[in-house]
Amino acid sequence: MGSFSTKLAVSNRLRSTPFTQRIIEDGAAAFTVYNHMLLPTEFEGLEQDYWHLCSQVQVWDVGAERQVSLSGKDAQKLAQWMTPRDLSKAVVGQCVYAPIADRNGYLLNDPVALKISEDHWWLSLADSDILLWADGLATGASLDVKIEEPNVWPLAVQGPKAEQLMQKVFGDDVKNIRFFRFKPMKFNNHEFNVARSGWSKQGGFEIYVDDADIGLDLYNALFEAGRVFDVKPGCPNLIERMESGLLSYGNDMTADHTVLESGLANFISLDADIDSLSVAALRQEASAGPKRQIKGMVFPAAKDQGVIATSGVESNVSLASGTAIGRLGSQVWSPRYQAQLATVMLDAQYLDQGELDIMLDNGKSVSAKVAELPFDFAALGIKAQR
Ligand code: THG
Repeated sequence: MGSFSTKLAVSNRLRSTPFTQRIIEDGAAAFTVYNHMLLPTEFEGLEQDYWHLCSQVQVWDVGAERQVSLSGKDAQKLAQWMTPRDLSKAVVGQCVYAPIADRNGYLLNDPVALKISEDHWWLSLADSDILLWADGLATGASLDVKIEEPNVWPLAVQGPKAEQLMQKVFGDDVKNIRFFRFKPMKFNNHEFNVARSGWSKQGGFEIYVDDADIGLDLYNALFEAGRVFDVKPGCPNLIERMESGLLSYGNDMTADHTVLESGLANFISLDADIDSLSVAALRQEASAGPKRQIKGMVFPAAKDQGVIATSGVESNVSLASGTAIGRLGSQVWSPRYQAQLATVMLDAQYLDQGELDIMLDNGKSVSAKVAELPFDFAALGIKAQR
């Protein structure tokens, strides 16, 4: 299952965002499908996009991060059922990275949950149909909760100059938004929820656009005000997010993997007294130890030296000897570290090996380091080359 690209036929089943037409005009070169919606993956090229994101500021059409809205008397109860992370102490205006899991502890999504008011949550989703899951749970238990997918299209402003740009468009008050908090902010007399968050580690904000027309005016204003910062359209960047250890649901981990196998133990609350579908199974798994676990894999290499070979529909990674050791998540070549980076769902017996001889697609093998995520390049003895 190598990677390949093809044309996409756009129809009602494959939804656009208010910005899709505009970003195509502005150079979007490739798209993926995410929540049945178009999500750009590349503009000038993965590496050009990467260096620009790390030095300037980009505006991302991440409208594919759909919101599932839970509101009403039982909204908090349903949200807590869905995630093994303790939501009881969250305050209005807070974002919480809240993995969603089924009763066996398997990962169904890993949204950012926004507490809109005491009885209202938005789940800002990764790519899976959580509205159906939420509605099924609410139906089965006769919960008093309204479940809907509002017309909200997040627009991310990411990069080291994001704050300067946002200040010009929304005013100095954006500086007062703390990490993983959001505030209503005014543009053209319309209030948008603006959070300090986003799927990169370069710093930035996410604007939850709930009006397509004013959203397009906002898009124009960001590019007008951003000219002095060399603002460009962009998108989540595979190189940057791998270097930063941000996991992609559906790629690095799927519904075939538990929350613990997916390395998300730090984002759940197994010791808390919460009413959540998955905690019993996850506590049991935690005491037995996971059967496999997501790890980083890294080997210094020239760009053309070869990539980790995979086999079968399971995307198995193999040792030079041919033994399968786990499933490949994502891999990318890092121009900063001049190294191949990957995530691998590694079988338990290999977790403590340190280094493994891995089969490459060119028939050669390479000694790859097994690393904790996010990668600690200094600890791995890998220096930035640029
Ligand atoms: N923003 C919004 N919605 C989203 C994403 C987003 N939906 C899909 C996807 N991204 C969800 N997954 C993640 C994964 C990691 C983070 C955010 C969303 C993230 N993690 C930080 C980290 O790992 O350091 C902070 C986590 C924390 O401190 O709680 O930012 O990006 N709207």
